[in-house]
Parts: sequence; C-alpha cells; structure tokens
Amino acid sequence: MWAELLPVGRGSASGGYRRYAWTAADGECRAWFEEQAKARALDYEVDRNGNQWAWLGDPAAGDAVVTGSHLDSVPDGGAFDGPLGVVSAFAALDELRGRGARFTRPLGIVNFGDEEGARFGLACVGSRLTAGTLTPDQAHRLTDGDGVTLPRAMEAAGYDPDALGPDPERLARIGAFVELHVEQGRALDLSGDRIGVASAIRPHGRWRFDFRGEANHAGTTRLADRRDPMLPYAETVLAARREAALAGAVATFGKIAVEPNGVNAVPSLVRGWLDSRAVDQESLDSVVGAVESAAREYAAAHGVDLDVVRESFTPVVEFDHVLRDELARILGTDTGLTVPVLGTGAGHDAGILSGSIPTAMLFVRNPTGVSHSPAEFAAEDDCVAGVRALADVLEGLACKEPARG
Ligand code: HGY
Ligand code: MN
Ligand code: MN
Repeated sequence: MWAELLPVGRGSASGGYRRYAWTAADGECRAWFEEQAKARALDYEVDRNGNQWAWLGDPAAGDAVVTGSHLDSVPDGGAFDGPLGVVSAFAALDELRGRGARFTRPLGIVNFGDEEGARFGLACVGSRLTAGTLTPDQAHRLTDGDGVTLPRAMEAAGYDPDALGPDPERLARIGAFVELHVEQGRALDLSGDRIGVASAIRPHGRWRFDFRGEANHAGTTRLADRRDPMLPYAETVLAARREAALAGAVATFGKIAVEPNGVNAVPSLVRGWLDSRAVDQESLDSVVGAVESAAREYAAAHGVDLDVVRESFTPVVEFDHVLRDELARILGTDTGLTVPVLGTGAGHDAGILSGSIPTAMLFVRNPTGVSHSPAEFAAEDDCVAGVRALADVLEGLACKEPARG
C-alpha cells in the first residue's frame, strides 16, 4: 500500500509532495483510497464534503469506531504527514482480520479532504465543513493563488460544491474517532518510545498581512520618495520572531507573494502569511496583537498601507479524557509500559472533530522530529508498531470480546 502511494504527487526537484486539494495528485490519492477500500470489500462512499469513507458494518447502526487521517500535503511536504494514518488504518484492519477479531461496532476508515489548506489557505476544510464550523458560503469564497475558487476547483475534479454543508447525522453515528499520525516533534525520540497518545493541540492560526505601497523604478526612484512595502514586511518578520520568543510561542512567515515581483521594480504589494501558535489563547493573542501593532507602525513609517486578515484559526483542543485514557490503558496493557501522553502544536482533523464527537490521536515516533519537509521520516519498525497499536486500540474499542488469547 505504502509503495503504491509513495510516488503520487511527488515533486521532482525536492522530492517533497504537492498533493493539493482537488488537483490531479489529490485525485490520484483519492483513487488509491477507493481501491484499498474496495480491495477489502468495504462499503465505499464520498460524503457531501468530499471526504472518503470505507465501512465494515453498517454505520446506521451507530456508535461506530472510525480511524483515518488525510492524504493531502503542504508544499514540498513529507511522505508521512497524513498518509501514515490512512495506510495504518487499512493495515490495522488487515491485522485485525488476521487475528479473527469480531467487530461488535461498525468500523470506518476515513480520508478527510484538504487538511493542510495548502491551496486555499484554510486548514481542515473537509472536517470543518462536516463539523459545521465552516459554512458552505465561507468555503465557496476560498480562492487559491491563481484566483481559482474552491467551487470551480471541486467542479473541475468532478465534485458538486453545492452539496457542501454540515453533516450532523454522519457525526451522530460515530462513537469514537482515533487518528494515527507521525509525530511532528521529537518527544518520542527523546523518551525512547515508539508510540504516544495525544493530550491536546495548542491554539494556532494563520493571518495574512497585506502591505500596499507604490510601484516604482528600482534604479531611479530616490529612497526618500519610495513607499516600499518590502521594508515594513521585513521589519514585521523580525518582530514576529522577537514577540514569539518573548512569549514562549512560535511565529513563522513562511509564505510571501510580491506584486509585481520584478527585480528592478519597487513592489506595489507584499503579502505575507503569519503562522503563530502558543501554549494558550492569551499568549497567542498577545503575540499576534504585538506583531500586528508593530507592523502598523512600520507600515506608517514607510507610507505603506496595511490590512491584516485572519484566514485560519483553531482554538485549543483538549482530547476526550475518557478515550485518551482508554487508549493509554489498552497500549499500556500490551507493552507493560506506561505510554507517553503528549501535547502538540500541530493541527489535525481529530482536533476539529473533538467539538462534535470523542476523538483521540496516536503518535508514531519521528526520529528527527522534522515534518512539513521532504526529509520527514519514520522508521519502518516504528510504523509497524503503530499499526499494531492502532489494531489493539480498534480491537479494544470495537470488538467486545477481543479475539486474542
Ligand atoms: O499546520 C498544521 O498544524 C497541520 O499540519 N495542518
Ligand atoms: Mn501537516
Ligand atoms: Mn497532518
């Protein structure tokens, strides 16, 4: 399964992935998911928001146990962020069938669409629409860097954007959602554990800073006559790092768009995207607030206008304590060890859904902690341990009398 998915959407230069929502690469990933579902005689469906589901048993029976993740990537992302959770879900089912497990609850495997928000800027579009925290109207207004709106992109991929909307009936049938994910940090590497259980997701968001100046000739315009938006942008990037360090938070300007983007022209517009995350809402608000007010000062000093727009935001997530502890109990019983419970700064569909249903996460060791990079890696024996752990968790949750001796 892993080998079949590996080449899909892989960029040649960096070896990273460009699996953006509703693109051809996304379509190939979706075809792979459908193939895996049908190869296991699972009931395959695509929901109104384009999320893919594979069912063992009838979800209408309710109280289903669902596992899965996402297949889309950030620009030049790694192979594991998302796909490891989906591949492990199918592999865990294979493992349970091998054990002769008897399911007493419906089991679902899901691929949530557009988790990274790489194309349209908003994270977790598929799960937010399903949970109702993103309205169809808001989704319809999402536009990519080429001006293509989400509806047009969906239609081009053969999906109906008018079907988008909340799906409370679907969520009401789910008793627990468990997402396995490669750790995006080194906690497990440092503790020497293969598997961890998530406790919380720190609050985080994305803000777009539009610095509007005046296009002019780079070679003839006197410095005093310029309204160069690149200058307040550069000062704001440094302010973000300073404010984050002061607050024990993180802040990154990782994406920039310059118009007209000419070597010999003072830009008219510099658009920069801030990603900031902190241990709590208060810290996050103070970092972003400080960065924004510094940016306004810098912009004014250069005769540049500034607009700041919050494009994506996820409040702190505390995973369901009962489910979290159940996972830790199951995994602890198997290994005789206490499984580490760790927080994360990375957002996930499990976080978005935690407001609607009990959700939990399993992390698989990432020896370097690197993620959102072609260098992202997890060792095969850790990934196999992840499949076994997921199988044990699914068995513990969905099979009343575990088949194991
Ligand atoms: O950005 C994140 O935290 C996640 O990878 N979408
Ligand atoms: Mn990611
Ligand atoms: Mn992810």
